[in-house]
Amino acid sequence: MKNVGILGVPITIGQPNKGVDLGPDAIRHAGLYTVLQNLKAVYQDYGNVQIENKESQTTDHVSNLKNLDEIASANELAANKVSEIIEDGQFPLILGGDHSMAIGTIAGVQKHYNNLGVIWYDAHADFNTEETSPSGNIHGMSLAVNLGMGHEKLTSILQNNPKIKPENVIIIGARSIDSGERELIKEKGIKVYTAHEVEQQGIESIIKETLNDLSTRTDGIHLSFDVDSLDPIYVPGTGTPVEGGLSIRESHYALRLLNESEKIVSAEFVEVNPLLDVKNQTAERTVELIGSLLGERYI
Ligand code: B3U
Ligand code: MN
Ligand code: MN
Repeated sequence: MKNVGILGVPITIGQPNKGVDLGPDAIRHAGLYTVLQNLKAVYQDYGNVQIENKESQTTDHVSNLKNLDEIASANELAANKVSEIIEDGQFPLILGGDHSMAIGTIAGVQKHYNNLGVIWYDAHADFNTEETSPSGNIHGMSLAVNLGMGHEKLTSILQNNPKIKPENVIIIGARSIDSGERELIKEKGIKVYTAHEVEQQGIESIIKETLNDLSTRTDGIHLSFDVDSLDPIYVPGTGTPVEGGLSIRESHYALRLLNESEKIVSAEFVEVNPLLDVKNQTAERTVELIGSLLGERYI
């Protein structure tokens, strides 16, 4: 296994709930290092990106985006850190933090690939723009930004825009998509496996199809794993839970298949909110899921 470079991105201003900035440390406390040690992994913790999460919220008058400038600068920092981890020859394992951080993390990874693929494992599509967003919350826009849609202050991070081609993105687990997002997804031709399709087709077949599809076109795949992809019975500690989610069992299997494929070049686990959690169980489950991605076999 490649050496692992851990990075926390404690950002919370991409959404309204307090506490998701505590996610990276909760994941560390839930036994992350022990899992890595059991795997005999060589790892280095790069700490957390320094982010000032303001108490009061600012809304851009023209675009209605919340905390635009602060999110743009936080993502610039995150992007440079992720890029540095790759330059150090390490596999970036990034802990969140709300999902607006994927604007920066993917920018940082993409710098090192000509044709990056992305698996977006999430209850949501995060495919809003300032025109379609019902909330103005940027964590619901980060995938669209990576495809070049949205405010210039966000799409321009680390210059290269767009960062990802639509055919190189696959969304898995979606079950809460706004009507404007749905149209954009159709327009761009993004492949989506909804939670319903996971039920119908089975996670094994979906992950294999995803890997077949992305492997032919891309030179590396980034995994963006939002813990709200899972059913809320497993993950009480997340800000926007949606019923009817994926099971812990099928998600472990998905991650195991991704591990075996050796195609994943970087990963992030986001939206862990300890203030909404029950006895840190969401962080503990996240650590176990990270274990599956890195090769841990629980049985
Ligand atoms: N689609 C809604 C809700 C949402 C998106 N991502 C999360 N929630 N976590 C929005 O505000 O864009
Ligand atoms: Mn998300
Ligand atoms: Mn989500």
